Amino acid sequence: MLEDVTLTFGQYDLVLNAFSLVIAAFLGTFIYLIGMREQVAKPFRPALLVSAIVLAIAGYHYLRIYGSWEAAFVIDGDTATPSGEPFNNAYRYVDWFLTVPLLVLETIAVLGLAKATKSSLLRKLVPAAALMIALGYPGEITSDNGVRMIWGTLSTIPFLYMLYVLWTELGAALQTQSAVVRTKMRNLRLLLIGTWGVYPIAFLLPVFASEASAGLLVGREVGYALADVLAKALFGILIAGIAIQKTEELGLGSDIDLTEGRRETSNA
Ligand SMILES: *C/C=C(C)/C=C/C=C(C)/C=C/C1=C(C)CCCC1(C)C
Repeated sequence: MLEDVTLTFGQYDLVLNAFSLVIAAFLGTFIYLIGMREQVAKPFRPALLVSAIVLAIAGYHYLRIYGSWEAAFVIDGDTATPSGEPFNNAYRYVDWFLTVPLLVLETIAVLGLAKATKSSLLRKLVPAAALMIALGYPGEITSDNGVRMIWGTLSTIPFLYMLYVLWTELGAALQTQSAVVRTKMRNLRLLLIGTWGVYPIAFLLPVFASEASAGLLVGREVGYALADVLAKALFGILIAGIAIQKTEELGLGSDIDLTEGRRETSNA
């Protein structure tokens, strides 16, 4: 297993500091999103709330991951040797299983789309997100590269399907948005593909490495940590940016009755 390698104290500490950075970034962004809720018009508040929930769920898991990393090694001078207690990778998958569908939900929710369009997108994207993570897990925990590739390939099918829906159907839905919102959404999608692409690459690392090494383990953990900050915290900030822009376009007091597709403005 990748986790069974001896690290230098510096390598061990680098990973611990990366986890610590993630927790701080999630906490700060969580507070920002809660604070921003009052600054955006009502229809966009659920998107900010879902984004805050993602950070709370992921922050909790990072606390567990941090503790698991500490327990997995015994520090002796300049070396960190495996303690015999395995580093628990399952926390990541449980985290993704909950947060990836929610990330999809916040992306769609911030657009204030008509109910039929929104439901159609969510019915496709949310189950695909959950399926992608569920199919990846058996591949992650195996030490057999053949088995890893089979589950990895199966998991890639819903992954590609999601990208396809996000580019085609969501692209079409964006035509009803203002030019500024369209640009912001395009940036959000680029961030999504750029960061989500990191996870399957990290998943494949053990297939390409001839043997488990400290560099590989440290690279994977720091890579996941940075991808998580970008895919959840920075993503949440961009979502807030879209909600603020849409609020500027519609007015803070505006409300959209999404069920009827009507738009009402009051000066509340
Ligand atoms: C905050 C966490 C996020 C955005 C996690 C995203 C994870 C993925 C996009 C994972 C995808 C995978 C594949 C496409 C194939 C191999 C198995 C996975 C689960 C690593």
